[in-house]
Amino acid sequence: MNGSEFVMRALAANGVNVCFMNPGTSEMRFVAALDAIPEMRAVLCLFEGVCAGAADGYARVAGRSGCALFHLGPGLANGLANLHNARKARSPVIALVGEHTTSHLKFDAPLSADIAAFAQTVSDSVESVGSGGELARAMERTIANAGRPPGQVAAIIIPADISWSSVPGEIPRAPAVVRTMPDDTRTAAAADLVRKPGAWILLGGTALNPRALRSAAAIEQRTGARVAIARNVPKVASGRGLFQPPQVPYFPEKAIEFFGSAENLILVEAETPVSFFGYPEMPGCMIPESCRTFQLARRDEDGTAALEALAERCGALRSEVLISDPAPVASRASGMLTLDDIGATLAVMMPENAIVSEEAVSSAAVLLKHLRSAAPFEWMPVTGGSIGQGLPVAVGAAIARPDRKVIALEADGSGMYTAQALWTMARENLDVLIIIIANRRYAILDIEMRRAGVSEMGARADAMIDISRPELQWTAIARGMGVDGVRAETVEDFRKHLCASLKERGPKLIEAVI
Ligand SMILES: Cc1ncc(C[n+]2csc(CCOP(=O)(O)OP(=O)(O)O)c2C)c(N)n1
Repeated sequence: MNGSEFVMRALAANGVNVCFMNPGTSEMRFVAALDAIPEMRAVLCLFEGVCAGAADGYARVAGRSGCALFHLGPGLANGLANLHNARKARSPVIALVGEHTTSHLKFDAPLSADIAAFAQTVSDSVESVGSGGELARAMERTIANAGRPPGQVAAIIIPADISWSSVPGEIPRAPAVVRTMPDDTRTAAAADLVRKPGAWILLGGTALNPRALRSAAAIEQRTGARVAIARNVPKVASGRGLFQPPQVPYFPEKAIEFFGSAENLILVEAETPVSFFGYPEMPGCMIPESCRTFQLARRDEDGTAALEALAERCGALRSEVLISDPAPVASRASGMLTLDDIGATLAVMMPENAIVSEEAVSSAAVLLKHLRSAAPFEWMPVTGGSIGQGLPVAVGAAIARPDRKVIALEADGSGMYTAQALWTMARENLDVLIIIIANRRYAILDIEMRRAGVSEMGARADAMIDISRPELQWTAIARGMGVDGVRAETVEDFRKHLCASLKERGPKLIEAVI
């Protein structure tokens, strides 16, 4: 077996049977190997940022490792921003990177680059395979590293000559490592803390599933401790019937106010909350200086089981949990479309079990407020602050769960970073509804400008935030990549298009102009 076939068979044997690819000359043998390995599904993406984000979305939804294949250093470099987001999400992602043949490395040929240096910026583990004899063990370590809780980007760099030469060794089976449960002493200590005034519980990582949320609700209702969701979490179960604690606000003033009463913060697969950016005269840490933190479950531990154990200790596990669902806000019957109309209409129409890839940026808060009354869904926000994640993550999610509707809530500026994802959605006929929030600006930067004390922007500064000239034609962009696109400027249009698209399967884009 040659090296590339070995790699593909090793991945498939370990349950990694989807690979998002953008290959080049040095990866030709990987492409050729696909014909012999039907159990490996290869998905072509037209930009590496899409491969990386799709592998992340796949991992978050499938609950197992995603995989992406990149062409040498430059190909990997194009994928770095979304690998960065995957790293922050703690998604298990295997990055396969082709390298020049070992004998060619000395020439500093045009595509030569320090691949390991690029990979190290986003990966906790980087394997550079030096010979065919090293491949089996390197693959085993890579697969194991990616999947080891809490999950990581694990890169493996494979020279072309190793991919085409026969390699020794058995197909490895990487041992699955399960999350461990924090010991009793930690649960006991947390049980003391939650009963005290000023106790807060911050949920992150995988502890945002219905079981974890139910336990958190029971603890809150029994003890009075307050529960919050960390920012930049990979996936949250939301909607009617579920406990929907508030999320830590984005801007530091609000976040500091939010935690104002906190005396003890119990962290469940979460870290001490810090603001996204540093601002003059503003602390970076969002909890009061006097507030103590206590790690009930680390990012690599089982936060769900820890919450259950804590609920049990508080005598709350079997108690009834009261969930008061917010009443849906009726959307207006007609008029020019606003964010509230989009949110209210979506909240009523969104099908149960939808997966929402959300990159709505300045529109997120309003949309998510409405979606609190929607049928249960899973929400996946941007994790690492690097925009261009939403559409690729939707690709991966739709491949992981073809039985569920995926809805991408996408800001128009962010959507342009990785618009090529639309082509993969069309080619694979993925069941994704893309709603582009077309506000024609980098609107969040308007807010940041005001925060920077600039009350009146000059024309030159405004030109860096205004994206209306020329106006992006999202319906044409979509059609050009094989996705049916429609535009909605009124409430009536939006409702009509949403209703029609939710009845259909396959990719569809609505440009919602606000
Ligand atoms: C990779 C990357 N480049 C640039 C930025 C800086 N940035 C943050 S938000 C933003 C513009 C967002 O505009 P849009 O997606 O249209 O959303 P809106 O603010 O209008 O809601 C930019 C450029 C970033 N976060 N990540």
